Amino acid sequence: MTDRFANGDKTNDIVKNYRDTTCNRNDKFSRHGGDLKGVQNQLSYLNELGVTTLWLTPVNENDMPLMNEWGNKVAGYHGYWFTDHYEVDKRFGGNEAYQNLSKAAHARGMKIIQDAIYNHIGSYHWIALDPPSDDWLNSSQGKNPPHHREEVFFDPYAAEQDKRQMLDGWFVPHLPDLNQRNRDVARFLIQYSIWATEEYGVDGWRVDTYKYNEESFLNEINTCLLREFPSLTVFGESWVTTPLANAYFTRNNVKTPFAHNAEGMLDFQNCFAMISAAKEEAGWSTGVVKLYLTLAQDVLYADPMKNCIFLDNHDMDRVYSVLGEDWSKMRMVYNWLFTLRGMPQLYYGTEVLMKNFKVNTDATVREDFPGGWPEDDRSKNLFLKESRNLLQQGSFDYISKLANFRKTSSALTQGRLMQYIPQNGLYLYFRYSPLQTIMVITNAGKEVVSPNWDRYSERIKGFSKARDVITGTIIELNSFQLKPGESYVMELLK
Ligand SMILES: [Ca+2]
Ligand SMILES: [Ca+2]
Repeated sequence: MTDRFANGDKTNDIVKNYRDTTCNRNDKFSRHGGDLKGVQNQLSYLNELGVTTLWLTPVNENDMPLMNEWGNKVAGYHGYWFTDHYEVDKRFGGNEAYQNLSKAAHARGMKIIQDAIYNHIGSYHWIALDPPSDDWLNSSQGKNPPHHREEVFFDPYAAEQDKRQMLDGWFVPHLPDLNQRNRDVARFLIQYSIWATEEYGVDGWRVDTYKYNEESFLNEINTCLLREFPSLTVFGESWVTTPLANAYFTRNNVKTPFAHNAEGMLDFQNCFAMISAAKEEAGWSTGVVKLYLTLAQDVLYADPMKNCIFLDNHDMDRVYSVLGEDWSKMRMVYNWLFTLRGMPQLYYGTEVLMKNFKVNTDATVREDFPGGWPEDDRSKNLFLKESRNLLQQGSFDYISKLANFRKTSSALTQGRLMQYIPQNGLYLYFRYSPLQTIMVITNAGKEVVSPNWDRYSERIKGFSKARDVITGTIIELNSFQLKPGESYVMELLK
């Protein structure tokens, strides 16, 4: 979240001819001055953490006045209120700063994911202020907002009216909904996306509010992008309720009248399952069993490895708070995030245990990264190792070890997954390739456990030891015990 990460250029904090000329770090709804130069300045930090790719919340211009949202005056600091597709917001440094960041990231072998919004625009976009024709916007004008029930697309009993409301309803009155059935609207969005991919060297697109877009349009824009850029990554974002719903919006194995073609989705179901697994007691369908059950439903996906998995994001409570600031639970979810199928996504600040719940607003989970502003106290600058406390440094190191290990691990990047039914809270899965076997073992139960290795012989056969990926310690499998709450990522050795 560029506005909240680091301020690399104080001169662009306020741009005089924009509609909102406020910038106030004491107001959580205001802009805070973070920018693309700030992100660029921290590429070494991100590199050390093991980050390979940057997903920025949208960089496009948001020249909107402060808007009323739930009784607050809110700025478009988050980037989701486009007013001009072809301009990067000048408060982020404009087109040039985005070019520079992209070049600097690529020079380090890092990649850029851009956040796309095809569904809506800000109410001060030129398309809304002066529409080329009456049918560029869907017409329900906020009177019938979408009901958010994605079931209408695959429910065999759904009513057409319910479906249209989902597609055409305006999120809120200041986010006009684009009519992608209009060929010019579709062409505008496709041409912009191809242009931006080329212009900025975009490596992938995260497509916001995926489930609210005209379905045939989504397939068309994905096809057009991949035809121009065959190695591009595209994944959708939809906060959905079931694995079936998530699979519906990507390539899948389900017979429905419409077949989506996106490579993958942000996997909310996997997120909720990992959180439950760390938080709840294991029962018939709770705790680690929920994670087991959720993964078993991967049968729905054509390729579950293309999903993007995560613990939290800018719309959610921060995971460290959700898990009660419990380090052993954090270790569990980190182990799963970096070893399960799919591409792991980490929200800024999670690595240094930033905390908070959403309290009537998302702004509380979008706080400034400590040390990202020139005026910040150096002793609290968490970009610097010497300013982090033991827990923060422990978390940073843990992620850095896992993420960097993952980069060259054939089992984690290309290997298969095998999981075993959890027993009394003991949950094991394996990632394995012809060259490597990784065991991820968690004791979410209440007793000390010595695993019965015979049960896991399909994957354990031929191995007698394991190396802890984090500490490097080598253990003998036969004498290995786990205390309650312990979780390890281990590479099996002969
Ligand atoms: Ca700035
Ligand atoms: Ca829509």
